[in-house]
Amino acid sequence: MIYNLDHQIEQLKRCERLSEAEVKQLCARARDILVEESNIQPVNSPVTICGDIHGQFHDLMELFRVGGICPDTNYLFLGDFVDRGLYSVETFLLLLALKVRYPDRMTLIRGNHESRQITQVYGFYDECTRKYGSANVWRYCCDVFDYIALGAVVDGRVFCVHGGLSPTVVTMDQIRSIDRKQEVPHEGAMCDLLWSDPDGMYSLAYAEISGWGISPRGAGYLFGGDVVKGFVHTNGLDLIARAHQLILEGYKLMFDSTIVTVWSAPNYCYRCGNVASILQLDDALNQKYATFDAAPHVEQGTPVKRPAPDYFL
Ligand SMILES: [Mn+2]
Repeated sequence: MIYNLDHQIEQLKRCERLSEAEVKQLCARARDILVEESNIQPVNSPVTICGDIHGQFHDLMELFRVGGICPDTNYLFLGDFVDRGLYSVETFLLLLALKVRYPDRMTLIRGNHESRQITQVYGFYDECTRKYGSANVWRYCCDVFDYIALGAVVDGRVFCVHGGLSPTVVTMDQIRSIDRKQEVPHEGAMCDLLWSDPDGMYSLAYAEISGWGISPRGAGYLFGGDVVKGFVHTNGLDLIARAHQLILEGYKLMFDSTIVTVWSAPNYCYRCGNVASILQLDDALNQKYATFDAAPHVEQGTPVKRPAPDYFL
């Protein structure tokens, strides 16, 4: 079994496809592991935290070159593994295979793109049907999405989530009591955790922004510095680490460094020109940000025509 899995991991690292039967088996095994995890999965330091990947397989390999390979490095990925890029299948299945092989060295949490509805619009569904001739692989993967944790907490001090906070969530225990095993709902706490953003991300005056605002994404909320500091204080945290928004410099600390956005898809959509970063937390939770550029080389192909690139989804 492990021999097979190691073989599949090597195959996936070469960006070679697994058979449909292998995907079905891998997804079933992943589900058995993920179902046992908490909504907020506890993780020990040291750990390397990574933001959106969005199917940019060769850049994920670049990330592993910079950050070290799993299991030598303990990884936590903040979601949005799929859509936009050209290799969502290989990207997600490699991360999933590493999860199954090294469950305690690879933590995956769910992004807003790990959803049936979103993947039918932004590329993953089309990629699966193009590469496999049917929607079966897409269906197996979506069934796994429903089991992925909503967050993680490193040493009880660093709360990790894809999007952000929710006006209906004051304590982490409230998140722990959500029934997460479902498609991402259109509203409510689970939706907000995957969709919300800190307010003023692209404004110079963000330090003054407070409270809750309407999100231009049409899902989740915008939240201000007082909300972040309140949540951090109430839950005994040092930091919130999240992803979900393109940062040209790879990462961005806000609100007196109580929240950081980590973005790990360099040259997003093969054309944004941004660098990517990963957050390396040592065993004292000291933060080190390693930045990297898009993988040099490879025919990454012409991006498939998709809905207009808003920088948000
Ligand atoms: Mn996102």
